[in-house]
Parts: sequence; C-alpha cells; structure tokens
Amino acid sequence: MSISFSRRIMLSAIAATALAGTATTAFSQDKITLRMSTPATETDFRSQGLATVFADGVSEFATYEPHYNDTLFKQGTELVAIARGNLDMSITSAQELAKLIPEWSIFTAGYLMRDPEHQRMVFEGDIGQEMYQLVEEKLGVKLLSVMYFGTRQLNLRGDMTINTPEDLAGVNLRMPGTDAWQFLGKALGANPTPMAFTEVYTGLQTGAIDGQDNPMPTDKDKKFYEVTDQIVLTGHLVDMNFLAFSKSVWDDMSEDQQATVMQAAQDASAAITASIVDNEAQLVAFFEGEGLKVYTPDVASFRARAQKMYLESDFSKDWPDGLLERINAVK
Ligand code: KDO
Repeated sequence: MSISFSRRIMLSAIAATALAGTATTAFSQDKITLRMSTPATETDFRSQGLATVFADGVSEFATYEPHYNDTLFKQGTELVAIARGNLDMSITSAQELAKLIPEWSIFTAGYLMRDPEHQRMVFEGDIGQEMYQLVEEKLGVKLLSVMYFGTRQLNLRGDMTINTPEDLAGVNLRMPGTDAWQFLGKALGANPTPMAFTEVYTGLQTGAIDGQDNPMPTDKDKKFYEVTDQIVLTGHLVDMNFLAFSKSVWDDMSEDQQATVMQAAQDASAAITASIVDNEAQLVAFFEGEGLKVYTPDVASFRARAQKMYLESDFSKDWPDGLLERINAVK
C-alpha cells in the first residue's frame, strides 16, 4: 500500500511543524511514526506480539516505535497523553479506562469474565462496539482490539496458607494505583497497597509489600519468583488489555491505512492471546521447579465475597443498565 501524493505533501507539512516542536506525532520519510508507551518490559508477550505482528503489518506506511518500562509515560498517564495528542498508542486496561469513564468499571470486577474466549466474544460483539464507541466519544481514543493478558493470581512471600479471604487479613498486597485496582484488593480480603509496576520486584525483595497479583506469564517475565514463596491460584481476574490508538492520528489516515492498522492490531492481539494461553499452561510446573508452593484455595469463597462487594459498591451504580446480565449471557 502506498501513500497518496497529496497525503505525502500534507505529511511533509506536518513534519515541518513537528520540527518546530508543536506537533507530537512525528513523521519521517513519508512514514507515520507510531509511538507506543507501556510499563511492560520488551520481553513481555504483548510487547513481542506488537513489535513483530503489528509492526510488520503497518510497515509500508508507519514505523512502530515502542517505549518500554515506563520510560516515556508513567503507568496510568498514557490515555490522557493520547487524548492530548502527546502519544499515539498504548496497551491500556479496563482499570485505566474506568478512571476516565466510570461505566467501564464493570470490566474491573473480580470473577466477571469466565475465560479468554468469553472475553473475546464480549469485546468482538455488540457490547464491545458500544463500549469502544463510548471511549471514542468521551476521550478521543480508539480501542482497536482486545488481547488476553492472563488470569491474575496471588503471588506472596512467606509460608502461610491462604484458603479463604479471611486468611488475607492484614496482608499488604501490592495492587496498581487506581481506585478500581485497590477495591479489587479489598474485595479479596487483603490490605491493598498502591505501587508502580516497575517498583514491585524491589518492593517484594525488601519486604515493603507481602505480595502482589499478576498473571503467571508476567510473574515469570518480571522474575517475581526470585523474591516470593508461593502462588495462590485465586484466578480472581481474567485480565485483558486493549490496544489504544489516537483518534486524531486515525482520522488523518486513508481508509486503506485504517483498515491495515485495524487488521494488524487484531492479528497481533490474536497472536498475543494464543501465546499467553499456551505459556500459562506450562507455568505451574516452572514455578514449582523454582521452589515455589503453587496451590488452589477455596475459590468459591473468594468469588462469593468479591461478587457481593462489587454489587454493593459505588462502582456498580455507574454500570449501564442490563450490561452485567448481557455479559453473563454471552456464551
Ligand atoms: C500491574 O501493574 O500489575 C499491571 O499488570 C496492570 C495491568 O493493567 C497493566 O497495566 C500491566 O501492569 C502493565 O502493562 C505491565 O505489565
């Protein structure tokens, strides 16, 4: 696919402005530069999938420029940066979206999604279209695709056994810093402590926190197993991320380019989901080999407490009418 002549002229004009320091999307040699910021590492499955499948898919007219480990924007500031025109892309979450659009907090609820397939069907159907539209209208950010990020489990220091939420009383559990994440920590029975993702390893190593929650592929990638003793398979959140894209960059692209970007995002997300599902299946054995205790608690007691707390919370007042039932009915 080649870029049209008139578009090339327009891009050169924008490039001149960018040099003057006022435009934030940089263009070089007729190619759009798509700057992506994430707290994730370069070896994370999402980072890898985007750097290969997405970058290759758009390479005729765009250069994908990822920034890892919070080096460009801090965790949680990416969506506002995109909305203000300072960033082109990020890997965002329902929790980040819920900070800006309260209706989205429904997707932050523990024990809502059943599995990656349920997640995919919800977001690739009517519900996804409606909720993506809300983000576009309210924020000027396009969500291109959903990807499975893994199922979140507890990962703790110490040799206590966690069977029910009561066993987590007083446990300082690091959760990411938004209200929705902190509430999830409380719903599990723990004492949630906010901390940036990039500081968690040191927090565990020094004992500043007693544990953290993440999907097992992330625990492996970040080497959290080196500084913890157990993984409790609560499966409290079938976690997902969305590829967030600047609507103004999108609107400046031709229809062909938009279709190519959309396809590349969906292909990359499908590849990421498949690799995470595959990796998760192997990780219990890996962590046991590293000397961690891995076990399943009384999941029903965690589910019952979390579901009750969410339904009684202020979050649920913002959930669109009937959406919970519609999500549950997707099969
Ligand atoms: C984390 O901070 O624990 C978290 O897993 C939260 C996710 O929503 C997401 O932001 C993720 O970090 C980052 O992408 C880094 O993996």
